[in-house]
Amino acid sequence: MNVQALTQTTCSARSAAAACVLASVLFASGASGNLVVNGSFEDGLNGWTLTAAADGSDFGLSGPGHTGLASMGFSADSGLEDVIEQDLATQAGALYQIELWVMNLGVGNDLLSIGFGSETVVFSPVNTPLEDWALITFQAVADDASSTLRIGAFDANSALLVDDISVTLVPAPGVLGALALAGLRGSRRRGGRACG
Ligand SMILES: [Ca+2]
Repeated sequence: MNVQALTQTTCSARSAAAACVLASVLFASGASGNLVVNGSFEDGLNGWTLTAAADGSDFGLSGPGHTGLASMGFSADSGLEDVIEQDLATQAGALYQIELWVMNLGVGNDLLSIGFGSETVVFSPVNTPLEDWALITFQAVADDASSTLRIGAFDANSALLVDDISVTLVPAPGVLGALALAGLRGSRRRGGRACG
């Protein structure tokens, strides 16, 4: 969703109060709504639970970062994943956007799996551009009030770097419509006011 474009269109097209309500909801769901603690690894491994591969484990803080100085490096060499996990407070039935940046330092003999609740997306081989950051993003519905975000990886040839991991709530169309309607009703009571 292009939040900037949507809010601008809404402000110019309809009641100012309704547009203000809608805009505030959209901005609340932006980057500041990231549920992941320390998704950029600039605070070490704070917030993450690590599980080492039974054989060939090799993972830990690394660099460069996509932003900041640090990222998480995965280099396990026996075809078994090292895993980092974090439990997130979610709304059952709600849709979430999962994003992370990955840099692959050598193609082949590698795997990246990203799990959110019961959904898992797997890349093997990880065929993103070599030695450059690439954005991976997908959406998944939360099954429960708590959803485990799980990143698992190995790279026998070289290393995979992961950084800037985020999970944000995707506002449901029905919710946006109801909030816009509430704003319209409010504008009638107050007689309307300028947006911004
Ligand atoms: Ca970082």
